[in-house]
Amino acid sequence: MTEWLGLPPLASVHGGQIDSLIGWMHVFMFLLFVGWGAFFTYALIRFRRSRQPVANYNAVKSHASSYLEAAVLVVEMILLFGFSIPLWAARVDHRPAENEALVVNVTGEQFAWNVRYPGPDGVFGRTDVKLIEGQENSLGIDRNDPAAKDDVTTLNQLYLPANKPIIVKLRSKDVIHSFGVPEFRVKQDAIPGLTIPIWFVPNVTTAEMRTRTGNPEFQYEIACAQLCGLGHARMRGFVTVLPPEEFQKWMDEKVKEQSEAAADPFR
Ligand SMILES: [Cu+2]
Repeated sequence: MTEWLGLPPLASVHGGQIDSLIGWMHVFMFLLFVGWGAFFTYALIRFRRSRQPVANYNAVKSHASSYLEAAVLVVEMILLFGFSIPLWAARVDHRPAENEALVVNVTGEQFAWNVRYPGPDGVFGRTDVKLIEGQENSLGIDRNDPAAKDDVTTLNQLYLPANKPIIVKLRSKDVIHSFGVPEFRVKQDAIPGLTIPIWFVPNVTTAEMRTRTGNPEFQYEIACAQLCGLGHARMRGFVTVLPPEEFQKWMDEKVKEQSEAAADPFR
């Protein structure tokens, strides 16, 4: 229905609503454009010089335009407080329960995305800024904390299961970044000092999207959508949406890999 907008292919459950909102906005803006264009043309003809050579300095006597403006104000207030804010709150605040979703921490930094999963125990372990160590431990995870032992981290690679609610807890280590995945119709700034949750349900796996777009190299991309410094343009992350079983396999593999690496004293 919204193909005429030429938006990126859609790959999340709520995205259709965003698209139809964008579609309607274009329709209304077009109506406004036509209306104002017609008024402009009318004014050009009605007040042309040959018909009205001397300007009328007495201004308008009636109060009609003031009432009209007040009416526009009231309608806009109703639109904003009656519709926009409640709709936005419903989308943003009513998150699925954390035990029914996959919770991922995504932390932006100049110029990369740090991804962290809680691991099999479902609990994010302790972190401490003092433990931050370049690429080795870019989030400062305290591996002595039992809950932190199985936390899985990746750099610029976000793996997600399809058809499951995903809650991304977004943070930043330095400046303002923005987590944007156009196909999911998701975009949120990451603000230093804040943890901002966003949620969505991806419903098209990467493999499916490759056949759908006819591009065998298609990748979902996290584009940093805030100019965050000199390396902003190369701040790209990739999202791989897998069928749930394959995601589980990937996760088990990662957990194993990490526990083996931790057990290796020569690391
Ligand atoms: Cu950035």
